[in-house]
Amino acid sequence: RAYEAELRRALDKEEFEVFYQPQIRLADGALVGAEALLRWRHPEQGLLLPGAFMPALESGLLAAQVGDWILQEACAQTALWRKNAAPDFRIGVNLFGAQFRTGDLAEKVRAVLAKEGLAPTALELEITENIILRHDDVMLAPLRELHKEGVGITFDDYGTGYASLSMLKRYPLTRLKIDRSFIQGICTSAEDAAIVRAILHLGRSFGLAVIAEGVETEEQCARLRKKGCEEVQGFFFGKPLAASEFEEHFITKR
Ligand code: G
Ligand code: G
Ligand code: NA
Ligand code: MN
Repeated sequence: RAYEAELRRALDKEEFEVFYQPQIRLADGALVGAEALLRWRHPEQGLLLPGAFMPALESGLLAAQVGDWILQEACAQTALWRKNAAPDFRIGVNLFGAQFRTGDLAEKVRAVLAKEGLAPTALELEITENIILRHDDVMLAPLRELHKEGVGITFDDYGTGYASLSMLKRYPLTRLKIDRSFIQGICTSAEDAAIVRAILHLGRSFGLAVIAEGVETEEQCARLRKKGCEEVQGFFFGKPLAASEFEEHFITKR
């Protein structure tokens, strides 16, 4: 398990870093928040994307610790930005399945919010169907508690799984995030356009907000606005950036 040892070292030596990708309200183009995305500043290999190390991280014992670190780091940054310039800024944090296995996720989230003086509504936890499929038995209770207290729950990569519909009924949710594979074809494929329309309709019926990810063109934006999608995220507005760069482009220049 050489790689596991290297991941352990990366966590200890603070080689992991949180990047931030802007999330925009379509109605007026305002910044509403960001998604926190993990990066690894590898001493020899440079900046690594999750694709390079996420499988190893998730199959090992370290995912829960790294996930807790990301939550703490992203919330601390968010508290600063809210204090200084963006009082309503919201942060989306992706959870690992392993974080539900330790049995104290709700307590940990509450502790981080209290430490940073953050309102529960400043945080949205992003979950995927893949995580639910493997950890369903331990996810509902902490998510229900946190949701009741005001923490947002986003269903990420929505529409790509097999059981997305029944999970709408069972899980406490705030927002659906339309997977980027459907956004890619929204202007060119009648099927993708129909799927996006259906997800927006589902959102409305269930009283959930909807955000589209992977928005890369003005045309996709216009289409989403016309269909009534509230928020967007994607390279058209900004790629994931280091905190200092994100701050320069999206916080201080507002
Ligand atoms: O950052 P990038 O767009 O390359 O992310 C690729 C994938 O890695 C994303 O789909 C996301 O699910 C996962 N990922 C990125 N950052 C995090 C994180 O902080 N926590 C978890 N659990 N997954 C992440
Ligand atoms: O769903 P998940 O959390 O895995 O998605 C985050 C990933 O999507 C990150 O790896 C990010 O770099 C990537 N991403 C964000 N915006 C865009 C985009 O506009 N186009 C593409 N192709 N990927 C994007
Ligand atoms: Na996500
Ligand atoms: Mn996604």
